[in-house]
Order: sequence, then C-alpha cells, then structure tokens
Amino acid sequence: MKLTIATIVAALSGTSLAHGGVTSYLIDNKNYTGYVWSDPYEGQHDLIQRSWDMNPLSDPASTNVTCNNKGLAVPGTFHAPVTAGSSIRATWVTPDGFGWPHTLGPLVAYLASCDGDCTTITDTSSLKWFKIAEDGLRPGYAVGEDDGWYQNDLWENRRTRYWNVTVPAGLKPGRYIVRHEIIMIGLDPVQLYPNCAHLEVSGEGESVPGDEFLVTFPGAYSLTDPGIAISGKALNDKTTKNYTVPGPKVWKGE
Ligand SMILES: *[C@@H]1O[C@H](CO)[C@@H](O)[C@H](O)[C@H]1NC(C)=O
Ligand SMILES: *[C@@H]1O[C@H](CO)[C@@H](O)[C@H](O)[C@H]1NC(C)=O
Ligand SMILES: *[C@@H]1O[C@H](CO)[C@@H](O)[C@H](O)[C@H]1NC(C)=O
Ligand SMILES: *[C@@H]1O[C@H](CO)[C@@H](O)[C@H](O)[C@H]1NC(C)=O
Ligand SMILES: [Cu+2]
Repeated sequence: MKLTIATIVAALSGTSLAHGGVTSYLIDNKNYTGYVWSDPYEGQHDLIQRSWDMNPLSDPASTNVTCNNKGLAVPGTFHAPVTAGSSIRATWVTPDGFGWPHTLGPLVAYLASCDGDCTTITDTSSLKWFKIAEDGLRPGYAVGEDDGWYQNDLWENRRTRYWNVTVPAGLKPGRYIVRHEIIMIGLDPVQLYPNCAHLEVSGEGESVPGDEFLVTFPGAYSLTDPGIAISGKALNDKTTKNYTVPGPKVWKGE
C-alpha cells in the first residue's frame, strides 16, 4: 500500500499540479475557455464557468461541494447557448499540459434549473440538481484497476482529455447550471472535484425531472454511500467488481 502511494506521488512529482478541474467546454461547436485557477482568485471575466479552486473537496456536507468553494460568477459571465439533445464536451488539462492526474472513480454531470438568470445566483446550495450522465466502473473490472474507469481515460491523455455528456433532448428550454464532477476514490478521504458553468438551453422539449431525481449539494452524498466509503480501500482492491455511483439515478429526459 505504502509503496503504491509512493509510486503515485512519484508519477505526479514531475507536474506542477496534482489536482485540477474543467479547463474548457465545447458546446454546439463553440469553445468556451474555463476559469484559470489561481490563488488568490484573480480578476477574470466573460466566462461561462464559475470560479473554482484546484484542491480536492473531501466533505460532502460542506457548501463548498456545490460549485467548488465559492463558485462565483465572474464579471461579464453569460449563458452558453445549447440545443437540447446536443452534447457538451468538457476538457481537463493542467496549465503545464498534463491531462487529468487521477484514475480511480466515476465521472458524473448534473443540471439545475435557475428559474431565470443563473449569473445572479450567489448561493448555489439552494438549487435542485438532477443527474444527466454518469460513467462508473466498466463491466468486468475491479475497483482497483485503472482501466476500469473512464476517469483513467483522462489521465495524461491516455485515451482522451475530454468527456461528452448529452443535454437531454426532451428538456424544457431555460437557463441551467451544468455541474461536472470527478469523484476520486483512490485515496481516503474521498476527493470531489466539481465545476459549474452557465447554459441557456433551447429546443422544443417540455420535460422536467420529477422530485425523485432532484438533489441538493450538499445533501446528495454522504461518507457512508458505498461509492464514497470505498475511498482509499479501492486502491489495491482487485476483487470488488461492482461500484454504485453516488447520487440519484440519471434522468433521461422522459
Ligand atoms: C479551447 O480553448 C482552450 C483554452 O482556452 C484551448 O486550450 C483548447 O485547445 C481549445 N479547444 C478547441 C477544441 O479549440
Ligand atoms: C471551504 O473551503 C475553504 C478553503 O479550503 C475553507 O477555508 C472553508 O472553511 C470551507 N468552507 C466550508 C463551509 O466548509
Ligand atoms: C464529443 O463531442 C464532440 C462535439 O462536441 C464530437 O466532435 C465528438 O465526436 C464527441 N466524442 C465522442 C467520443 O462522443
Ligand atoms: C457491491 O455490491 C454489494 C452487494 O450488493 C454492496 O453491498 C456493496 O456496497 C457494493 N459496493 C460498491 C462499492 O458499490
Ligand atoms: Cu489531485
């Protein structure tokens, strides 16, 4: 165990960042640059993405997990137009060109209706989120195997640097916040990496998710959820071949 963690740290020591977030979004053929993480927060503007901190969040009960620490709308922020049914491609790249620096755990994405303008919302913890995509453990793999995870695909451009999710085709038009999240279970405590951005969804849809699909952040996850409680233990586990992705069921737009 110690040896394996040491190996991971060694593998990361050549990079300046061992954490990160979504650095750009490709939406209906338009590329939106993400917030460039900096400490302290700097005067960035005209982005769809809210501010974030590159460090992992480990307390699912903290308001920090909603949109990544303060998750503030930057000056001049706006909503990216997107047609219901089309895909959003999120890319994870560190400033020195490295891909995502972790491998174990699922990728998930949520939407929340803003019931109006998203850009003026300061307290995102009151929003109701529904899950639109999740990629957990591939069939046949154990939780401790890198290749079992879509998160591993993002590692240093191993397969890709991005993840596509589809805005449900039947979704009622309106303004929404999209919340991508990487859940890293290779270490204890769990590491959550959420990122939020503003969308203006168009289309002919009339569907909205029922209450059974709606959650809040904080609120959706607990440290006792099987998919979170396994954090750290997953690292060398070559026998557990099932994984329950935390949070509600995916809403397909029907
Ligand atoms: C989108 O913009 C980012 C930086 O703003 C850039 O690194 C990336 O290559 C661009 N992607 C595309 C598909 O143009
Ligand atoms: C959120 O994270 C910041 C930075 O790590 C920390 O100072 C603050 O106490 C956290 N807030 C909550 C409510 O956990
Ligand atoms: C992801 O979406 C982009 C367009 O946004 C598309 O060009 C690409 O083929 C998609 N990739 C996958 C794997 O679906
Ligand atoms: C795997 O399945 C067992 C039996 O249903 C369950 O108790 C356990 O929590 C699951 N493990 C994970 C990581 O989801
Ligand atoms: Cu990290």
